[in-house]
Formats: sequence, structure tokens, C-alpha cells
Amino acid sequence: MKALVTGGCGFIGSHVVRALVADGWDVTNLDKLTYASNLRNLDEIAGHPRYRLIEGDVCDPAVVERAVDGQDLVINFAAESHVDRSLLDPLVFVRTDIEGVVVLLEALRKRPNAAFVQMSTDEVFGTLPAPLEAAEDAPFNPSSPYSASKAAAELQVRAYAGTYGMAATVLRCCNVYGPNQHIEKFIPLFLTRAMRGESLPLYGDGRQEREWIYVSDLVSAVRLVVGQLPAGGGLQELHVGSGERRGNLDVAERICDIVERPRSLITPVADRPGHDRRYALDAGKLRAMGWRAEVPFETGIQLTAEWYRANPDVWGAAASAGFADYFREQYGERLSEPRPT
Ligand code: NAD
Ligand code: TDX
Repeated sequence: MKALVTGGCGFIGSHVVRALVADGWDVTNLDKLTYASNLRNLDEIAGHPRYRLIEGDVCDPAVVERAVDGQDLVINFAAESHVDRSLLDPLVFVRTDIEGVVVLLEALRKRPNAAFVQMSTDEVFGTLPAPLEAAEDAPFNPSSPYSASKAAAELQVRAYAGTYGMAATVLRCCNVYGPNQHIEKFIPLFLTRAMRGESLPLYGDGRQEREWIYVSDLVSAVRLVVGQLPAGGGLQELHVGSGERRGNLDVAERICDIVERPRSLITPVADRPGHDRRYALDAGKLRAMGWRAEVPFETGIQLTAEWYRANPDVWGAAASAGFADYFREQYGERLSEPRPT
């Protein structure tokens, strides 16, 4: 069986590409190799006979047509994925996260035998007051340019499934963490800075809550879903949630403890504009299909810390691509004027 994985050089995509190759799939990875990509994430399978990389843009119809041709399955991970960057430069999010999906859908419309899986996010629902959990039919209420783009992409998938009867699955996942994640994201940023004894810029009061899933649990969800794709056309929506909900301050403190650095490194700074307070998914539908999250947060965060400690050459390869400039723009003023605790 043949699969096209887009964005396979990024965090989640790289884990899924390796898993599908291990499972016997013939995998083509279409990736634009943006700042967020890291070829080192795929060292393990470089040169594998059932793996090939196409450097290209999901917004380029000619490239996408060729890449989709002959595939049994297309899984779309290609995206601009960082909320903070969407506040600095929203247009690139509209292009890749919405237009890129429509280009993929157009190519797929002509190939009804290929199934489509779109990776989406709990952020499409916006902030949810406790104890609410979002089920698959919860209304969209996105807050950031990133989440608005992901919601718009989902609406396009819905439209194509409804109009053309295309077979499509939308996976909405909570916050993923683990090896290979770019150090712009909260957990790797805090881990790698804490290891060096650097300040940890915690947005606002740090009481925002996220639901955290270790990347291997998301991979097992993808494996299950691609093994049980519904026959025929139409839309399937599934939530990949772990139930492991934690406040950001608690996560930051745990990181300091694990890397044996003082909690005083945690520096409250100006909040992210429009910052959602809380996300929570109801993953009952996927659990009813036989899936379980296996890795508790406490285990996952230790494994993640060990990986970042042992692999500075791997994550450093991605971080070197302009990260210092981004960090200055995003955090320079915040860290020069930290908020009083
Ligand atoms: P990432 O930023 O680590 O990787 C994205 C990859 O896509 C990179 O390799 C990049 O080069 C590639 N890419 C970007 N623009 C492209 C384009 N125009 N054409 C082709 N390739 C392009 O992202 P991630 O964290 O692995 O997220 C993957 C997907 O999962 C995204 O759709 C994201 O919205 C979604 N998601 C992520 C999380 C999370 O916590 N990381 C949670 C829920 C959903
Ligand atoms: O420096 C920081 N300080 C801080 O307090 C950063 C980078 C983040 N935070 C907070 C903001 C969030 O409440 O930590 C939390 C997690 O932040 P991110 O890692 O930026 O993730 P988030 O905004 O929750 O989005 C992530 O999960 C959902 C992914 O980046 C998205 O792609 C995914 O859809």
C-alpha cells in the first residue's frame, strides 16, 4: 500500500513516516522544508527503499498532482503550526493551512480511490470552561490566526466530503510533545533553556490549561485509523485526546525539577494576545474503536527531557535556521520587562 505523507520532515510527520515505513507502507513524503522541518528527524530511514522525499509545496497544484497520483492514502501534516508565529505573520498560515488543503483536495477529487486524513487540532474549539470537553460535534470558536486557518481547512474538507462524496477523516488532536519537536514550542523551549540555566518566559499567569499527549500515542491513533478507514465516501471526525490536562505553570515547574534547575528560572512575561485558557477533548469515539493513550504525562516528560539532553545535534540542526532572530522578536521585549509575580 502506498501513502503520501505531507509535512513528514516536521515533528509529528516524522514519527508517522517512520511508523508507516516500519508497517510496510511505501511512503512518499512531500515537504517544503521550511524552518520547522528537520531532515535529521528522518536519519533512521534515509535511503530506505520504501521511502522517498519530494521537496515541494502543498500549495503547488502541479507538484501535488504528481505526488498524489497512485496513492492509496494521503495524510496531511504540512502546516504552519506555531500559534505565536501566526500572530506575527498570519498570511502564510492562510496559504499553507487552508489553500494547501484545498490543493490536496482538488488532486484527490480526481482520484476517488485514495483516502484522505487531515490533521487538525483541539484549538478549533477555542477556550472551553471546565469541566466541559469538546466532542466531535462541538461548535468551532477559534481564537488565533492559526486555529482559524485550521478550522477553515476543516470546513473545506467537510465541503469536499459533502459535495463530492470524498472519503475524508479529520483527526483533532490535543497538544503533542516528545522527541523531534521544534524548540519554538513550549515544552522543548522550556526544557532546552532550563538545561542551559536560561530564563523561561511563561505567558501571563501561567494558569492556562493544555491537554498533553506523548507523540507515540498519537502515532498509535494514526495507525489504528489508517487500518480501519471506513468503506465508501463521507466525513469521519475523531478526537485524539489523552485526558492529561495540566496548567502551564505546573508543567514549567516539573521541567525545572526534572532538569534539576531552580524554579526561579520561570519568568512571567506579557501574555500571548487572545490566549485560550483551556482546551479539553472528549476522545470517547476513538477509544470505542480500541485506542488508548498509553504514556502518562510524567513518563512522557521524562522521556522527552532525556531525548533533548541526548540529542542536541538533532534538534540544534533545526534551531539554527534563524531561531535567534525569531526568539529576539518574540521574547526580546517580554524578557526585558518581565511581569511581577
Ligand atoms: P511542524 O511545524 O513540526 O511540521 C510541519 C512540517 O510541514 C514541516 O516539516 C514543514 O517543512 C512542512 N511544511 C510547512 N509548510 C509546507 C508547505 N507549504 N508544503 C509542504 N510542507 C510544508 O508541525 P507539527 O507540530 O508536526 O504538526 C503537524 C500537523 O499537526 C499540523 O497540521 C498541525 O496543525 C497539527 N497539530 C499539531 C499539534 C501539536 O501539538 N504539534 C497538535 C494538533 C495538531
Ligand atoms: O514561550 C512560551 N511560553 C508559554 O507560556 C510558549 C512558546 C508557550 N507558552 C504557553 C502557551 C500555551 O498555553 O504554553 C502553552 C503551549 O504553547 P505552544 O507550545 O505554543 O502550543 P499551543 O499554542 O497550545 O499549540 C500547540 O498545540 C496545538 C501546537 O503548536 C499547535 O500546532 C497545535 O494545534
